Amino acid sequence: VSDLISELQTIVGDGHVLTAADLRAGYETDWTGRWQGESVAVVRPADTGEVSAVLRACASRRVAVVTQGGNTGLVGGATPAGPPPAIVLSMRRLDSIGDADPALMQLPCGAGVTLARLQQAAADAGLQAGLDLAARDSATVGGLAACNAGGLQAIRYGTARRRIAGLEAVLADGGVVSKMSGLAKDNAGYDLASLLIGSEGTLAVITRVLWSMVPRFADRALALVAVDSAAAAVAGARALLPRLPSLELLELIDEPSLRISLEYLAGSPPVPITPAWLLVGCASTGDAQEELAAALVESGLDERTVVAVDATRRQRLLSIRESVTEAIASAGVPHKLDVGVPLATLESFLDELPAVVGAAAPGARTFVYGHLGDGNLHVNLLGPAPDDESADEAVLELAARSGGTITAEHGVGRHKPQYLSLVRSDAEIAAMRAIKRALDPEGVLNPGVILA
Ligand code: S2G
Ligand code: ZN
Repeated sequence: VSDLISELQTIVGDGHVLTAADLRAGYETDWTGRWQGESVAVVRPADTGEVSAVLRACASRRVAVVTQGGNTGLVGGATPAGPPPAIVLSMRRLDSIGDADPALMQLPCGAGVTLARLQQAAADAGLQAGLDLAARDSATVGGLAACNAGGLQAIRYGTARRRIAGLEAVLADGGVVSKMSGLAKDNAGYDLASLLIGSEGTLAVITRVLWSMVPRFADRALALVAVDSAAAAVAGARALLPRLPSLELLELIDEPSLRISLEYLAGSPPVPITPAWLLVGCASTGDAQEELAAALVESGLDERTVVAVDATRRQRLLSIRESVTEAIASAGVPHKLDVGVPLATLESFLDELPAVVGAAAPGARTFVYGHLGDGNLHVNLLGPAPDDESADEAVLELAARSGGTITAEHGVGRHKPQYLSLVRSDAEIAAMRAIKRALDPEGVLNPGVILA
């Protein structure tokens, strides 16, 4: 391995190969603290060429490469787990942003550009990124692409897959895939770029992304609506969806999530404490507030609600939703489930959830919040020991039985390969393995992620 270290130093420079344990530590533990491992070194390349040389050096010695952006992932997909020995490939230094093309609304970004900087560059161009999530200050564009991130605005602008017009990536053998032309139509062969989106570092290392921005809608309104149950929230969402063409955000916060968030924020509830709340956001060129108010009245949701229009009050309501994650993390190491369930079966899923969790993890605290409009809820559990998966399995089986999926946006990582067969057939998993073998025959790219 020592000759690998010296070769890596030659490629990226001595200062960008971290071998001391204390320098590696921050890269070797995930955000939730539930996954950690050991790396041989953390390597910080500056561009696609250096990434290509690093991959060739590692593949020839069968040293694994765990690619990492902002390390905000939640499924152990960006931290080493060994064996085989691994390096962490930190993409943060690929942080150059190109010139925005306001006509095509496209922006070339290095994989290490943070979502916050992408959002600022879009705003500078009079546009917006069309993707937002609480980890914006650390999450990187390369990670958003590799995990097909969703977040708060996916209901209107889609997940990262819809926001990416092209990308550049390095294959395990050092070969480069590049589709940065920004052409709306290009049918010359298989769409390798699209295959790499959501591949979680297991098929290639994404080094650049051509981001597709969306128009900036200046007129915004946000409503927090108290409802009497999670089931009532689903009914409310179904009533609102067809009435809000300018809908940009439709979130659920259940009472435990609301309470732990308000406690964490040391804030007071702006509407009565009820079993659940809807957070409904609109953005338009017309009158977002009027459209939202009319839809709430027509849906019978206008009694216990507060509507915010100015940016400060909107941010205050949004922070209640966005702080749930950190509030839970400050109370312990959560078991995080990111289920997707069709709206048609979501009420029965929510009705069955307490008994399913109670049977698998008596006494566990359950928090349900997230992107109700997408059928994507974050079920977080505090109580089960880090290595006790019984409640995770029970909840994911319930999601599968409800016609849903085991992960809607966070990805499979190292946490969920064991559950893939709940929602993917043997034939589908065999096809995934065939693709993995073809692109990473030595099995060095993020081994153990997606496919056990
Ligand atoms: C959210 C962020 C992480 C989590 O808040 O929408 O995707 O699951 C999550 O708490
Ligand atoms: Zn989410």
